[in-house]
Amino acid sequence: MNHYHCWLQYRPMTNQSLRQSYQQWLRCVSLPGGHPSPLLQSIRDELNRGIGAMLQMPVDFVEGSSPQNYLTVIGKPNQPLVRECLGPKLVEDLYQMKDEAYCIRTVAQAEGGRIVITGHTDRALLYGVFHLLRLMQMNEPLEQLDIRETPRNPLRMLNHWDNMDGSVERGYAGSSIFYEHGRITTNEQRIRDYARLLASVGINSIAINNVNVHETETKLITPAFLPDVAKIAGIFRSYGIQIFLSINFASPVELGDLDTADPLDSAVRQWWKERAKDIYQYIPDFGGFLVKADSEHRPGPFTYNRTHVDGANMLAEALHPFGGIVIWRCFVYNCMQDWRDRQTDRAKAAYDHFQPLDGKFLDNVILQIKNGPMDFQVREPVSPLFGAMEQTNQMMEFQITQEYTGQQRHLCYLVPQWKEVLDFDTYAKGEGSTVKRIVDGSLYGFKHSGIAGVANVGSDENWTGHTLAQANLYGFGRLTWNPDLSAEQITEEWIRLTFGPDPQVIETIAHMLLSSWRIYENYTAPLGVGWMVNPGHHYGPNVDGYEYSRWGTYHYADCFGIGVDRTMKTGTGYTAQYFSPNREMYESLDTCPDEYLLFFHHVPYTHRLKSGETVIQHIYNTHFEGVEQVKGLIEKWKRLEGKFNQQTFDHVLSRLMEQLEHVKEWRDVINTYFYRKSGIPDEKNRTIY
Ligand code: BDP
Repeated sequence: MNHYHCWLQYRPMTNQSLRQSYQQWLRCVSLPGGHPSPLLQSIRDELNRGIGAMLQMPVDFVEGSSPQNYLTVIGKPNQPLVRECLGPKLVEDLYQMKDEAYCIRTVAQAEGGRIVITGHTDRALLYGVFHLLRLMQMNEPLEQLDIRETPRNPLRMLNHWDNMDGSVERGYAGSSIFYEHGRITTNEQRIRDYARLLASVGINSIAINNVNVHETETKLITPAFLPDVAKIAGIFRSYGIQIFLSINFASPVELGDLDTADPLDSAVRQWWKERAKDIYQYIPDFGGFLVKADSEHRPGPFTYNRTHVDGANMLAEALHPFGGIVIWRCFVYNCMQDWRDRQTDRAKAAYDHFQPLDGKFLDNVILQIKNGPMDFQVREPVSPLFGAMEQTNQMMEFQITQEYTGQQRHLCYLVPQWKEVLDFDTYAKGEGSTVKRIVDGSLYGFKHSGIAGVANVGSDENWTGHTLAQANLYGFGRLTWNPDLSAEQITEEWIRLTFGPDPQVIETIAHMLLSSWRIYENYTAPLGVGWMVNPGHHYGPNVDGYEYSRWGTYHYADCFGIGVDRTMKTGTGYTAQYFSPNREMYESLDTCPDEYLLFFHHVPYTHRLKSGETVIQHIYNTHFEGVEQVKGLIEKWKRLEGKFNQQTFDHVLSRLMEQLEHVKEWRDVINTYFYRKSGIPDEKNRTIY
C-alpha cells in the first residue's frame, strides 16, 4: 500500500475475469454534456485516475448515448438517457430522492447492458462514482447492482484546529496542510487530494481554522485573506464540500474597527452584516461560522453581560440573507474553578448553560455538543444535553484526533466508541430516542443537524501520523453517512481498500483495530473517571496531574476510595440532567454500568463491581492485562510481515513498540499509585513498585 493514497489505493486488478468484466463496463462512460461543472470535472478526473490505475486503460467519455454494448451512464434522473435506461416508473420514484442521495443500477440488455448512476445533484453523482470505485476496489461484481444511498446526517463535517503559523492544536501528524508562515499554503495539490479523500466518504463541510482564533486567524474574514480562503473554498467546492471559518467573537475590537463586540450594539451588528457580505462576495456558497465563545479564555457575549442567544443570533442574522449558518459550541465551563469547591461540577456546565435557552436560538443556529460532558476522554457517558432541547438544532462533536487516546502513537480505533455514543438511548422522547436520531435531525425535525469531528490529519506523508489512524478518518466519514453501519463492516471495508483482499491481513488488522479502544481503556484511567494525564500536552500517565488544578477534572482518590459522586442524593446532582430511566440507572450503584462507575460514584477500593472483582483488583488486573494485550497486538502484526510493503510494516511495528514501552509506564504509574494509596496488595502477587 501507498501511505499517501489512504483508502483510494486503486491497485491494479489481478483477477483476470473480474478485470475483463470491469473493462467492459467502464470502457465507455456517458456524462452530461454542456459546460462541465467543477464537480463533473472531478468525476471525470476520478474515473480517469481510478480506472486508469485499476484496469490500465483509458476511459472513453461520451455525451448522451453510445452504440457500445456496455455503457456506464452518469446523469440526473431527468436526462433522456437515464430515463430510457431506468424506465419512467423508477425515474418517477427517484424524484423523491434527497439532494445528496444517489442510485446505482445495472440494467441488462439483450447484448451487454448499462450501469446507471443517478442523483439530483452533481454532488450526489460524485458520491455515486466513489461508491462504484469502492465496489471495484473491493472486487465486487457489477452485474446486478441495485443500490440506493441517502446520507443520514445533513452536515458531515470536519473541524480543523489548524493555526496560520502552521501548527495544529492537538495535531499529531505534522503541521497544517492549509497554512504556512501566517499565510494560506500554495500547495493546492495536497488540498485537492484531501478533498478527494473526504468526498469519497461523504464529508460535505469543513471548518479550516482552529476554534481558538488568535490574532492572525481573526483576519481570515477580511479582504486581506479572503482571496486565498476563496481558493481553498474553490478546491473543496469541486468535491462538494462547503467551507466554514472559526471566528473570534471579539473581531470588531481586535481588528481595530470598534471598541466593543457587544452583540446588542447596533454598530456591532452592522459590522458583522458587512463582514458576511464581504465573505459571500468571495465565497458565494460559504457555509458559515464556527464559534467557541466564553470558553477557556476565549471572548464571548458574557463579557458584555449578554447571553449565548444574543451572541449566536447576532451572527445568525448576519449570515441569514446568504443562507449561512452559525455553529455555536457548547463547550462552555468554568476553567478557573477552585478545586476545593466540590459543588461546581464541570460535567454539569454545558447543560446548565444551554438547556434553559431552548427555543430562543434562530433556526440557522446549531449547537455543537461534544459527545461527553467533559472532554473527549477514553470513556465518558453521553452528554445529557442531547435531546434536552427540543426546539434547538443540535449536532455532535467527536474528536478524531487522538488527544486523550494515545496521540496517534498508540493504536486506538474510535469507531466502536462513536457507535456506542450514537446508539445510546437518551429516552428524550421515550424509548428509541437514540443520539443518532437526535443529531440526524429526525427525532425533533431539526432544520440543521449532523456530526462534526476534530480532524486528525497533517502534513505527514501518511496524513495521520500512525498509518492505522487513517481508519479513524475513514470510519468517521462512513459512520456520519450511515450511523447504522456496524463497526465491523466499516473496519473490513477500510482494510480491504487500504491493504487489499488477503483474508489473513483483513482478519488480523480487524482484530487489532476493533480491540484497540478497550485495550487503551484498560491501561489508562479506570472505570470512566478519566484524566490522569500529564497536564498541557495530555500524553502519558500522571494520576494527580489535574487533581489540584483549576480545570474541574478530579478523581478524588484518597486512602479509602476514588470517584466523583455525581448523584442527586449525596453528590453534585449531575445525574438529574438525564431523562428517566437513565437518571435512575446512573444514580444507583446497583445499576450504574461498571465502565462508568467512577464517573458517577465515589466508592471504596473494596467495592465489588458487577464483574465480581473489587475496584482495586480491577485496576491492577486491567493494567497488567493492558500490557499483555499490546504484546498480543505486536505478535499479531509481526505475522503480517511480507504481506504488504515493508515500509508500512516497519512503521506500524515501530509505533506498536513505542506503545508497548509506554503502556508499561502507564501500568506502573497507575498501579503503584493505587497500591500506595490503598495499601491493598494485588491478589495475584504481581510486582507493583
Ligand atoms: C480540549 C483541548 C483544547 C481545545 C478544547 C476545545 O485540549 O486544545 O481547544 O478542547 O474543544 O480538548 O475547545
